[in-house]
This record gives sequence, C-alpha cells and structure tokens, in this order.
Amino acid sequence: GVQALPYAQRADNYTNPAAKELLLTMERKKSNLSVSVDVTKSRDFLAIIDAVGPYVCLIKTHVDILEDFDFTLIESLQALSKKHDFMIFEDRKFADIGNTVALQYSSGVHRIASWSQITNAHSVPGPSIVAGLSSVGLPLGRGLLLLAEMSTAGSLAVGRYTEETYQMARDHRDFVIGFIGQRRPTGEGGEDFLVLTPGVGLDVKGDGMGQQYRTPREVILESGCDVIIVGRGVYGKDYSLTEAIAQQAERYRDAGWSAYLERCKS
Ligand code: 5IU
Repeated sequence: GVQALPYAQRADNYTNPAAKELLLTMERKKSNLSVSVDVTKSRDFLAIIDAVGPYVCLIKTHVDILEDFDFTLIESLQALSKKHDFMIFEDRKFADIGNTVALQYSSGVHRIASWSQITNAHSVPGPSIVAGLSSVGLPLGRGLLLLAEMSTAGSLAVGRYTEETYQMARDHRDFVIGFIGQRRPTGEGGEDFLVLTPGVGLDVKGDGMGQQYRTPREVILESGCDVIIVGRGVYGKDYSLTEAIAQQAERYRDAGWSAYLERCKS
C-alpha cells in the first residue's frame, strides 16, 4: 500500500501543488515533523519557529491566539519559511457554511489563504464546506485537510462520521489532500492521502485537559500516518530556552524519521 512508498515517490499521486511540495519537502529535509506553535506573543512565536525550523517540514500555526498579531508577522513567518525550508499550515478548523468559510479564509484580519499553503476544516457541514474553501484556495494552489478524527478523549469524530469524511475527500481530490486523523484510512479506493497526526508526545500520556499522546513510532509505523504534529512536547513552558527547544525538535525529528525508515522496509 501507499504507506510503504517513499514520500518523494508519492508526490506524483497528487495534482495539488501544496501536497506535492509537502512530500518533496519531507524528503529533502528528512523530516516528517510538524511543530505546532501555540503561543500568545509574536516574539515567542518567531523565536520558537527559528529554533525548530531546521528540523521541520511544516509549521502549524493558530494565528488567532497571538495577542499582538499584525500582518508584518506574516512577512517574518514567510522569511523563516524560506530560511529553513518549511511549509506553513494554519490550523483554522473551519466549520461554517460555504459562503462564510470562503470569507473567513480570504478576508478578515488574518487573510489566511494569502499565506497558508495548507489549512483544515471540520466535515460537519458536509461537502459545501469544501466547495466554499476550494473557491478561494484552489486558484491559489492551496490544499485542505479534513478533520477525520481528533486526539481528544471522547471525540465524536468516529465511526460513520469518519468514514463519511473520507468520502468527502475522495470526491474532491483536487483540493482535499488528506486528513487530520489518528490512522491511515483503510478500505475502498486505496488512494493516496496525507495523514497528519496531532496528539504526539514522547514523555507524557496526556495534558489533564483531554489531550491524549501517542509516540512517533505508534503514529508513523503502527498507524501508517505521514506527519507527526508536536506542540508542547517540543517547546515546553519556557519559550526563552531556544537551545533546549531545538534539541527537542531534533529528538522528535529523529524519532519520526526512523519510524518512517522502518516502515519503508516493512
Ligand atoms: N490538535 C490536537 N488534536 C486534534 C486536532 C488538533 O491536538 O485532534 I484536529 C491541535 C491542538 C494543538 C496541537 O494546536 O494540535 C497539539 O498540541 P500539543 O502537542 O501541545 O498537545
């Protein structure tokens, strides 16, 4: 199946330019690590990204968390993306009707579509959410991930909801490049989808607020996912310790990549 193939080889399975670029970046950087930067100050945000940049294929953002956001921050983020050769994924989790999400994606303070190569959406509104986001993102060469599953205890995104989400993606292969989920979809089709997985940690099992962590090996080797998404496991609580943060990023990068190499052999 797809999961035994090298990342670079899979680029040809996509027409979407963001999907191709992510797979090629992963191979070039020898990294399937995405760091999720959930901090409130621009200064910390940029310092963490500069520290982890060498080790990641993708930076995941929540720009609505930043209390001092202004658009010049996006220019700094893009400069770091060039410097370290990573892509950008705004984890916006759109969830409204097509018309509204198209406006949220293109406009407002953040103008996400203008800089975020990848974004994501809940499948709860049905296929119209893909149509709405695609009307903005597809002409710009952007890619969308659908939320098929969540890492939290008691998540309602299971069973038929997850299966219907896979089907929504199959029906829009030009724009939907894969999923946020906890395992590779099985069954019908055998198409190539990217599976990006949050809820990854090497040292703890949870955060006391419903988050559940699995190891890079469980995620990449046992569950066949493609990208590990790590937040607090990399940057902890003291954002000024940039050397320690870089070391943690390297540790997760190595764990993710060795699990991938093992998977390619199996
Ligand atoms: N995130 C999850 N689980 C999910 C989805 C998104 O943790 O199922 I969908 C986000 C939330 C946070 C990051 O931005 O991924 C994980 O951060 P920590 O590694 O710090 O728990």
